[in-house]
Amino acid sequence: MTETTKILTIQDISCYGQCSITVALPIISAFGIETAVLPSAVLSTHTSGFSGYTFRDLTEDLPSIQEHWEKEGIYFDAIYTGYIGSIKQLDYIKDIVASRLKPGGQVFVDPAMADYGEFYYGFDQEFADKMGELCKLGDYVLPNTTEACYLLHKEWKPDFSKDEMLDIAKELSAFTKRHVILKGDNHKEDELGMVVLDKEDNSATKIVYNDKVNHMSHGTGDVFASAFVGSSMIGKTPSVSAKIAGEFTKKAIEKTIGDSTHGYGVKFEQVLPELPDLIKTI
Ligand code: PXL
Repeated sequence: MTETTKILTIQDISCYGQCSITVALPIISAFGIETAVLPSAVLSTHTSGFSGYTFRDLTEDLPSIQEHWEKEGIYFDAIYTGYIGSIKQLDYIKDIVASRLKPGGQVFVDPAMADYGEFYYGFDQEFADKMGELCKLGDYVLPNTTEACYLLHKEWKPDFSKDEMLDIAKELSAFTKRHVILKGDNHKEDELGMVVLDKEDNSATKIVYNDKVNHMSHGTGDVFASAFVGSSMIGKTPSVSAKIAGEFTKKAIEKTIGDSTHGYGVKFEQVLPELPDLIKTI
């Protein structure tokens, strides 16, 4: 990272609910990295756990924003994509990556579209197949097991074994330029694992574990991906970045447990002050 490192994140603004851009912007900024945003849609809340939310699709704003950035000569060292508002946006995003990423820049794709064996509202297999094409532009793809199964047309189950997780990560490496970070290795009682696979060096494949917290929260994938992107961009290896991001997310969930009024995202703000220590000690 240099003092001029700039990241663009493309995902929705959920006005309330602690996910997507409202999570990515503060977390990546806390790593000291300038973060620009391209909102894919504006929603009153995230879709899981709420009903009757508003949804303004910004698909047709993307080309004109790109055009303006072209005129201004604006480029990014990394592009990180999350929740995308429409299939058509996936094509626009491919153009944005092709035109706005600096040579040698990194692409992080979180195919945020499903969890716990089901698509989020509004997504389907056609979207997943198209998302697979975007994943192929990613230097890193960061799916949970549900998203991985939709990308691979595989049956999901809540408890893949360690070997099954490794096989899925290997199959997913066809969907990435380089790294697969597959979240949700659940087979250990007290620890949650993720497979960190480098397709150029299979011998470097690792399973990184963090203590498990038995609590379901929304937006934890976005907290994890944002901390992973920040760690990677300050020069940490994929497995160290996965450990830092896993630890950060776990702490944010722990801060949220016990607050019965907080059934949406996680209180990641309270963990931001601990980030410098996490970065130093892991
Ligand atoms: O955290 C994933 C996410 C992001 N954005 C929106 C969502 C969700 C998950 O439900 O609904 C709008």
